[in-house]
Amino acid sequence: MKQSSIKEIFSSTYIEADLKLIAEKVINKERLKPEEGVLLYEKGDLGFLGSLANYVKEQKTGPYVYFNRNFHIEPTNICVFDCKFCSYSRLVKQKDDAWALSEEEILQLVHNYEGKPVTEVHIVGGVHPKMGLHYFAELIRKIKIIRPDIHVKAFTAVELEYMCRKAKVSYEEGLRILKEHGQDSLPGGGAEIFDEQIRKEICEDKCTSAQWLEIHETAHRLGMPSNATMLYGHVEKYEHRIDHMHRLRNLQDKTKGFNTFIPLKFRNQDNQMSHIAEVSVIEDLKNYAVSRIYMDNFAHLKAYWPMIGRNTAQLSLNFGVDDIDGTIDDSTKIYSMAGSEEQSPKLSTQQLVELIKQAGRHPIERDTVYNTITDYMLVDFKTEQTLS
Ligand code: V47
Ligand code: SF4
Repeated sequence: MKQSSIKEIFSSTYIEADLKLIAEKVINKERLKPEEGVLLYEKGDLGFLGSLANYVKEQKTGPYVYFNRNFHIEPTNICVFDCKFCSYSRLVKQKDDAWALSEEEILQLVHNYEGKPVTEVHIVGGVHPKMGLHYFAELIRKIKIIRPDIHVKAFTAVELEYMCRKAKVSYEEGLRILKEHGQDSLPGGGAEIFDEQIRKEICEDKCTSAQWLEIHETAHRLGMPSNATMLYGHVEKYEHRIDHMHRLRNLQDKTKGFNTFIPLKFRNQDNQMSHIAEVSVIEDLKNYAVSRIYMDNFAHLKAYWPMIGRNTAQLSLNFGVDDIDGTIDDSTKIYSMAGSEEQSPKLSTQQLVELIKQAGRHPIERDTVYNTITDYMLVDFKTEQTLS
């Protein structure tokens, strides 16, 4: 949309003056202040936020919506930490649904994907007291022997903080070892909400916000990109979400190492925060929109469909989202155990492509760092031919 017509939309008399000023700033590519971010949440209605977020998205990535072909390895759900929102972790020998895969079992999972066109393996799990830095470094080396071409996106800052502490190495040394063994990037988990008071309420015993940010900064310095998540819709307030995004925006200014911002909706099944009601789909869409508008230096915004559900993920494509993660099969349990409607998350490439096209967007299969692998506007599924 041309700047003049978008300006006309946002100068409508039905929009309050302070929101008009924010829209004007966004169109002029001026950075929003934290209080303006909070105001968007408090006063912006869904139509206004969607239009503005859409405008920002299209300025950044045009009509494209990205996905990748990946699979997940969750080595264990045994965890030394006790996050109140977690439905997935088990204490050592706590319940019969605790698992810890052997190295052989993990490598077998990699073998299972031989010949399949996956480009990424995402390794994340509980923080097991006995699976340490050197064990995981060797594991990654062995994965790369089986699949030299695969991108290994592994270990949240929470897992890395524990591994480095146990191995008595600095974050830099630990990450260097993992990189030398084949780890390519970091996923965005473990960030939750950076506000120290909220963090104390929901995940007191794991890595601090400062440690999370330091680990990602170190990874970026070593040439390992990463993602960043935000767990929302529990006890936090809008100002905490904006504070979280603000800290990430500041680090991104410094390192430019983040690929994607991924808001994660709190799901309330079977965890210590089950008494907290989940937020509405309207709130999910508002949150995507405000994230897109506020995080001006993040190239991409991801809706993780196995968690949010495919229908909301599809809607989010008109609220600033340009990425819906991957065509994973049911190799992740984090969300099904927390109550996601996607109990066995599986979408074929064709289904994912259709979902994106139905939203009026242009589907692109990407690699982890957003290089185009296939332009699906050019693929005819009936003949499996690429149109030229
Ligand atoms: O850090 C745990 C979240 C995260 C619940 O980088 C919950 O591409 C909602 O970070 N309700 C781990 N969320 C998963 C993660 C991730 C997922 C997909 C892609 C990427 C990426 C990263 O899962 C945890 C925590 O914030 N989580 N329990 C719950 N009940
Ligand atoms: Fe452990 Fe991660 Fe669950 Fe926290 S969210 S208890 S660190 S598995």
